[in-house]
Amino acid sequence: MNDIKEKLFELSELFCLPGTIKDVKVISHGNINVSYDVTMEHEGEEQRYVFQKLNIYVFKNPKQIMSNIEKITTHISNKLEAEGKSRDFVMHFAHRANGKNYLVDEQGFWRISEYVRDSVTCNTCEDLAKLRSAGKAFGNFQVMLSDFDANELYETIPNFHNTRSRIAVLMRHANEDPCGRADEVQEELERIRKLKPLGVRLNELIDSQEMPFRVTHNDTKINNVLFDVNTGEAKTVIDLDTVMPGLVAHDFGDAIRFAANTAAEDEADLSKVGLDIERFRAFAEGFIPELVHSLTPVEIKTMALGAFTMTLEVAVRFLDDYITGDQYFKTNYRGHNLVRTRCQLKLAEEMYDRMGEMNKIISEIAGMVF
Ligand code: GN1
Ligand code: MG
Repeated sequence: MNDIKEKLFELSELFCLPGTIKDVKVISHGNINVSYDVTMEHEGEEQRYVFQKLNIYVFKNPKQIMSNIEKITTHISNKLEAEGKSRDFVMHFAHRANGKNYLVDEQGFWRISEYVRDSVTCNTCEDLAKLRSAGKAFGNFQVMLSDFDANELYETIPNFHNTRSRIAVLMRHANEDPCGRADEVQEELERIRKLKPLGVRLNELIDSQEMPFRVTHNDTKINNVLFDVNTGEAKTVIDLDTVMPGLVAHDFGDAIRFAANTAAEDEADLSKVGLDIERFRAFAEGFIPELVHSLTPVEIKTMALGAFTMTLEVAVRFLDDYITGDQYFKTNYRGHNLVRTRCQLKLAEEMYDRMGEMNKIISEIAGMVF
């Protein structure tokens, strides 16, 4: 920890942060980057920051990410100002003397954002009011970016939510079997093959140009929402690394995958894993009314499909990472990615069976029969 404290101190100077470091905590959630919660003191006042080392195995072009983030946060900030609303909750990254919002050194790619005051994150969410509020925040995020020109954004991870291509890559790696783990996972591969026809339905709708692309968040886990510590209301969404053109169904679906699971994303006891339909409803009640006026009928009709698709897709990604030697997602023990795969597969199969039930709720909330 001492080495890292020294490093964080050096970074605080390079990013021109005022004051001295008082406290450092490792932020353990998040499967990709390494993050620290750093409290600094300046003239008797405390300010918290998030110092992050970006995972450059995952993000091959981190400068492009920082360019995207700068544009997005500026756009949102200007819009709020024009509407006379507070900009306190917009993410803000520290800039160095040379104007850059990142630093590259021999250890990696670093950035620092200000911690939004009086905010907390949550990793699980049983509180339906909070979920409704999170749904509203993700819906509103999309509304805020609805007039943002998608051509200005780099595609930071190509084919990020291309489920068909994710499945194809998995099957190729299963054949190549670089780590000798394919034998163990034949059953999971077979279950994925069975789910594939519905799993690639969104791809087919994209191919036939029936699905509009929007600027989407693409990583809508509930722990990417900041809640007001006092009121419990969602204040803003964070983790803007994957903001790219995408489908509404991706954002809605990924949020449901995580928030409406009765268990954690990596629960090993599969009897605990399942779809909580009341949580599904609560998130949908927050999300859909925010943007229903701008959605096309096909976007509304594919939201439940999005939940199934994103759950299957992440199962595929976890399994692919397992087969190729756990290089992408952080793992805490050997087999962690396989445990995650099994958890997500079980949930995807349940969603497959309960698609009608989910669609019924969406149709009620959207006021549309289908
Ligand atoms: C990663 O960054 P984090 O931990 O919020 C991943 C998501 C996955 C998620 C699964 C850039 O999200 O796509 O859904 O893990 N982010 C990236 O927990 O791959
Ligand atoms: Mg992320």
